[in-house]
Amino acid sequence: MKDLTDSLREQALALGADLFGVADAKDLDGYFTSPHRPKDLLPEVRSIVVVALHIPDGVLEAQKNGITNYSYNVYGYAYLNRELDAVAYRLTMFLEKHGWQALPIPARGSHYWEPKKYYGPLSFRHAAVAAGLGQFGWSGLVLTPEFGPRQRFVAVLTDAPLKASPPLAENPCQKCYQCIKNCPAGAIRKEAWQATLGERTYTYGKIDGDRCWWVARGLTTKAWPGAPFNPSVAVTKPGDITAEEKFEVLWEKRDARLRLSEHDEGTYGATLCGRCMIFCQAGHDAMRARLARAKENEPAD
Ligand code: B12
Ligand code: SF4
Ligand code: SF4
Repeated sequence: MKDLTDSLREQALALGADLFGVADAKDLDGYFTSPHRPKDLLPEVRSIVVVALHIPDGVLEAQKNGITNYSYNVYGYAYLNRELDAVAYRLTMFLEKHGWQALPIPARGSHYWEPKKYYGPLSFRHAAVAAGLGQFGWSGLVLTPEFGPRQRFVAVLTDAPLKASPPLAENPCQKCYQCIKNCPAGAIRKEAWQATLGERTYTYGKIDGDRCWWVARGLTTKAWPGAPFNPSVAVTKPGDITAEEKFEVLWEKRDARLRLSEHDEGTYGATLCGRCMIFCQAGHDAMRARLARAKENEPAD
């Protein structure tokens, strides 16, 4: 007989999820401090359901080739977040119908009351690693064997005692440091950060969030030189960015074309860069292997 975890996986895949895993909530409770632990969000939490959707390779390749970033803005960020939220909502309903509590965490960003800068309510990357879907690349992004860094995640906390997935044995990161070489902000450090989740300790590069945010929100001309979508105004970055300064730079100082085109379903969000994802060697290799496998499996004409 199918158990609840298998039924939930089946549901997730039927809803279009590309990857599905379950983390033991204790693994994240032990690493984070209040209020970023799963138990701060759902006191009775036992399991974290993590789902990923693949970012179409074509949208990343078009951005890499300097053609367009509009497709990444939508199919790599805005629309993909909606789609992830829809899957999380359906899985939440499924768990509720089986008598369990469930709290879906939205796919997008952090919120204004979060005390620590650049901390979401729950770190999906850590949840995805604890759920065995991937491991941290040096860029801090989670790399999976299927897609390298080319996916976004969402999570549902639940008090259901689901079966946790085993950790991924091999790290797909090749330590090629293309992420560092291609970061226009110098945001990815050579200096290591360590995260212990359950029995395992993972190492990846320290990320300077302010530096990344500046590029990702289109405040510099360094992101995609020569591309038609490269911002044409370089704004001077203050030492420490306050909320008031963020408002001022985004709405008063940025390239006027960006300010005019910015709306929730378009350029809003951290999608003007993404070079650490786009140039990641593990992502390229995963794409080539996947396309070759898919062609081999095509029936002959
Ligand atoms: C806040 C946030 C950001 C911030 C901060 C990023 C960060 N590394 O923490 C900014 C705006 C910079 C950002 C950028 C991007 N993001 Co973002 N982001 C998030 C968000 C909302 C929360 C992440 C979080 O809680 N981080 C905080 C803690 C938990 O991270 P940490 O690794 O333990 O701590 C780091 C810092 O504390 C720092 N640090 C600590 N002490 C010190 C001291 C010093 C001196 C320094 C320098 C640093 C430092 O170094 C640690 C290691 O990196 C998540 C969604 C979510 N809810 O998880 C998406 C998420 C991580 N983002 C994502 C993506 C795709 C991106 C971008 C590619 C977007 C883009 N531009 O196109 C870039 C990639 C930048 C990068 N290499 O990490 C995806 C990642 C998917 C994947 N495959 O792994 C997520 C999971 C969203 C999703 N729904 O899938 N993001
Ligand atoms: S998104 Fe761009 S600026 Fe941010 S860390 Fe990646 S390469 Fe650097
Ligand atoms: S670019 Fe290279 S070093 Fe960086 S995360 Fe990808 S595989 Fe690892």
